[in-house]
Amino acid sequence: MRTQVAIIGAGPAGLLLAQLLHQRGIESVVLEARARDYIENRVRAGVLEHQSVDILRAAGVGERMMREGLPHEGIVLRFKGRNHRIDFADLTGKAVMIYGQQEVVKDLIAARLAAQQPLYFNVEDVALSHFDTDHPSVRYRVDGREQTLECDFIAGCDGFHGVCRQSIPPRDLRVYERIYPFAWLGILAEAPPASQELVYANDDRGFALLSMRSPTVSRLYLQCQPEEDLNQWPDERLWSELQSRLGSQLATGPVLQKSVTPMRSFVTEPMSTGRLFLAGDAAHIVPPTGAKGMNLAIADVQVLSNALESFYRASRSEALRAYSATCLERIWKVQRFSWWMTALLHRFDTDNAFDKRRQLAELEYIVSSRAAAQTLAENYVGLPLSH
Ligand code: FAS
Ligand code: PHB
Repeated sequence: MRTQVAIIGAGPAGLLLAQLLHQRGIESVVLEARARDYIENRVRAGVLEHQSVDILRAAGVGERMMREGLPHEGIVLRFKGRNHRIDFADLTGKAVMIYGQQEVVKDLIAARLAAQQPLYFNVEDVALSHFDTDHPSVRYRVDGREQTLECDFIAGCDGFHGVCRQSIPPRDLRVYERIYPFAWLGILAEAPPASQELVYANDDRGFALLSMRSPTVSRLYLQCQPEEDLNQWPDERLWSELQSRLGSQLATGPVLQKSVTPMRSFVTEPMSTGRLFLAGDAAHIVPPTGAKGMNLAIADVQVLSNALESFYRASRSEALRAYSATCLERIWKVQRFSWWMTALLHRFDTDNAFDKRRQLAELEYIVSSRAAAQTLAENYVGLPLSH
């Protein structure tokens, strides 16, 4: 089998890249390790930057998002038991969209299948070859049959634990990483959100976040130990801890899903080698405090699809050669913001009394200075895209 671009992974990065390439008349084949049902029900990110909304609409997959998504013009910072609103509309003139990652994935899969373009699920033993030549290929097994896909380019959109980054010789990569001494325990609950907007809480007991997926479904997180045992968290204990950190007005309800997400900052440089291009979590990871993971994946594939179009339409390779540097300039600014939001809001057991008072003073500064609030707001709604 042959195609122009072999895409490994059907998360937001791989599926959106396939859609953007299809719009540009560029053929691709998407290879996904998991089943369709699994990836369509994997609860992850929830916030879309304003330009991510624009990109998804321009890609022809924004109709349900615009109908069912929740536009938000601000967030709340909660500390010392008081709420303080950060008004994005006033500070930046922009907003974000609350729309679950799994909904974005469903919309992209539906578009792929409606266009009758190749998307294979339950693919096993993906192996990349010859991506240091102009004739790379991908071997894989599906329905028990070994296959080889000849292609011009391989897009590594297979996430942090995927095979693509690990196929690059370690000598050719530089890795930058920080692992945080805590994780997030996340729940999805049939409970009406107690706030119209997201609430980020810095509490003596630890960080907590109130988010949502609809007027009846809450998405809530609390800071926990990296190896937290979910069996120690019956629903009653979860609600009690969340109410301690977010306030007693929190409505409770049946918990539909629980998970623990580790926290790390991670960047691979460069993001491409030969004919292999990494995008999304395959290349970088941010702590979810800044709500940037999925948005970075969208920004990467916007750059990559434009560069591939320049190659196929005008036989120009400059944009492909510049892909990594183009993406990394913005990625590092988003890494900084995600680290900063995490440092600002979480409890660090290594902090002494001075650190705790300094952290609270930074929160007081943000909610009492327009300039400081504007800094948070312009990063949260989305820094300008690289081109
Ligand atoms: P993804 O990981 O989404 O997709 C990669 C795909 O490749 C997967 O479907 C995987 O099955 C497939 N794959 C892997 N190896 C393969 C192989 N060898 N062959 C074929 N396919 C393969 N971000 C936020 O902004 N907010 C959040 O609250 C948040 N919560 C998260 C919770 C969890 C548990 C995780 C893991 C991440 C979370 N993130 C969050 C980050 C997340 O949203 C990512 O940024 C986003 O999924 C990135 O999309 P992709 O790069 O497409 O990677
Ligand atoms: C979510 O709704 O899942 C969410 C929102 C904001 C974050 C992280 C996760 O910072």
